[in-house]
Amino acid sequence: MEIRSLAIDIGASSGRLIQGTLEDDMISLEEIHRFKNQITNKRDQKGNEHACWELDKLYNEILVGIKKSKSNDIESIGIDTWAVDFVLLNSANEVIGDTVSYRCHRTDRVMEEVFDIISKEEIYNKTGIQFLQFNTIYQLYAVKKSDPEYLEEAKSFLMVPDYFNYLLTGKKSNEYTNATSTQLFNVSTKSWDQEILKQLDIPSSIFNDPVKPGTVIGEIKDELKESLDIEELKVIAPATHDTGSSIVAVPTNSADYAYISSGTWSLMGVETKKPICTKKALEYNFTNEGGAYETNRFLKNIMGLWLIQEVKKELNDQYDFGELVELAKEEQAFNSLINPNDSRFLNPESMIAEIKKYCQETEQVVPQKPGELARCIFESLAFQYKQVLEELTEVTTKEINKIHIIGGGVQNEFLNQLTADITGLEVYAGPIEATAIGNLLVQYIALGYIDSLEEAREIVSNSFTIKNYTPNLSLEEVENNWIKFKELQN
Ligand code: ADP
Ligand code: LRH
Repeated sequence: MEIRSLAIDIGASSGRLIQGTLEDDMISLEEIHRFKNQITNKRDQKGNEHACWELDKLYNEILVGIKKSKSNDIESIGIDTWAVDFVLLNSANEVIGDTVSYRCHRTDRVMEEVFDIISKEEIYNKTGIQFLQFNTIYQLYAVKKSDPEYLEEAKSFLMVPDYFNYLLTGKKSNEYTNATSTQLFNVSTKSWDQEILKQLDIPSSIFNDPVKPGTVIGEIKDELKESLDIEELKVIAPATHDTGSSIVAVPTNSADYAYISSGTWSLMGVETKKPICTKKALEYNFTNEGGAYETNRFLKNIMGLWLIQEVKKELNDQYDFGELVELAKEEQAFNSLINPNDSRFLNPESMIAEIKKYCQETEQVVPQKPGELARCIFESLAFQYKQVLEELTEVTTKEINKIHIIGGGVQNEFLNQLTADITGLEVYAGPIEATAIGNLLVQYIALGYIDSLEEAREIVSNSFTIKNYTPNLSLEEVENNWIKFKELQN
């Protein structure tokens, strides 16, 4: 029997609708629709400029994709997107203001203001979430300062996938995995932290009790059934946080690995049963994000392929990603390294200028050519992976013998090899569409076609080619540059 479902996976750089077909213990994919996602600057009525998402356009692309799919053969659909961003709805269920992106500079220095009200330690003990200036908690605090009337008017808080689910079904819900990313969610009680909300004067009435991945949100609305020419279609919440979906699709049931979910961000960590909120975890700024089926993602955000996306854009897209990788390979090794997680790279005016400035300030060769910039980015990311690996091993005391890379970044074979070379571990790369696959698998479990997460991962391992990379660089070469990289962190 063939079972078809549709994954709608929208990352920061692109969105896609992928139809999955489950047959026996194999899953196959068909890409139905793909579209670009990007941030645009908008000025609001008060004259403040914000970096914004265009949710109306994205929703329209979702509808175009559903229409293109053979929807009447499909049992269900599920939506995941990037985390932390949200909309506030008023009493007429209209979105209040623009949907501001997490990269907007409105949260620069806001974290420190919040720490004056609640200490960093208290926030971490309660939420277990890493400190990133763009977490929802700081975004809401920024709204409170600049547009307090928004929070007075707000009746509902929906994260981006919750909002699309609402548009499709008319049902409002807050899905659990994404809710944990807000840093407003209590890691022990598994509910919105009422104390934090009170201390920051954020109305708790706008939040719903969280629903777990696999919950049927509802049937698609009647008016949409008509316009999309569909008889029936269930909307199921997968792990609506894209990283949560991607980790469902790691192609192994072994325990001795770290994963890198590699896309706009590189999310590197391990899966644990329980959150780890120790002093060391806080010091290294690790996060504990809620996963599907009671799993915990103990990981760290690494700036990731955003760095090369921005360089590519600034070069007017005259090279595609594959060409930039080829150009990087031709350049000399370890000429210049950056600290990818330096906040200056979060959303600079010009990524190229910022990388050059960094190299100048740290008295290194300044990369000029596209290939030199790309090589600097890829090598720096690989060293950052080594650093996070060491911290992970120290904090979790877990034996890590291999790295699984999943997501769009899998296509960068040069980076996969560098990751093996620099960490000294075997790397397994694939699948590319892990997020959409994880999204589909949760739908299949919810529909009763797959029994467990273990069975789901077995299916991924049966269905996709996973490429192996073995470390192949002299220890001395790695060591010399590792010392240089570590100096940059200070
Ligand atoms: P997101 O979901 O965050 O938008 P993806 O998982 O789609 O990101 O991954 C996008 C990244 O994949 C790009 O930034 C790029 O670096 C990488 N990528 C895509 N295609 C290729 C390719 N042909 N060669 C090398 N890298 C690629
Ligand atoms: C990756 C991701 C990541 C979050 C960031 C906002 O797409 O969801 O897990 O930290 O975007």
